[in-house]
Amino acid sequence: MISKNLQKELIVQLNKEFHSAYIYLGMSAYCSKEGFNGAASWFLIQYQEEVAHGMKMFKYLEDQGAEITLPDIKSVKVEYKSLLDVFRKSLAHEQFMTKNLNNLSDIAMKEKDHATYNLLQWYVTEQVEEEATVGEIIDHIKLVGDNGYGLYTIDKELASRNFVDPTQE
Ligand code: OFO
Repeated sequence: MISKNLQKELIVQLNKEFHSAYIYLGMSAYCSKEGFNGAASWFLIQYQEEVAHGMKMFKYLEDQGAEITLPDIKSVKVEYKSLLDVFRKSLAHEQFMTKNLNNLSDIAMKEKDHATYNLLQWYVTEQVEEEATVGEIIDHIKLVGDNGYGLYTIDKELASRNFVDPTQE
């Protein structure tokens, strides 16, 4: 049985997952406007992944018989300075999410809620992969700098990403 406190905390996190999806939709819109169609598609997949993260938490709360509330999702910006800027902001956001998930894990551990702790470990592990992937893309963009052909090549590579539901892997 999940405590009222953890229910409340998970609903906050659920909202953050959907807010993340929204942030990535904004990033996709920016990339598309700038002609980076591969990056736009990459961020759309990132959007789908975050929705999947949110749905996994939603399902868990339902399974635990939690009283679900769905607060407003904050608006997001769609303006960035460059392709490098948008990926840097994406990494900073993922690092923020990791911090939140680690804090939540601490709470679950303190409450000796093994089921919730176990759920959260799935997210924590997922974050390692997400941060590494974005970090690698940032390194590639930094390598090419302002070189148009380099950016074009990176954008083409980003276009090859396909959506695989991370909760089903
Ligand atoms: Fe990548 O943020 Fe969800 O968990």
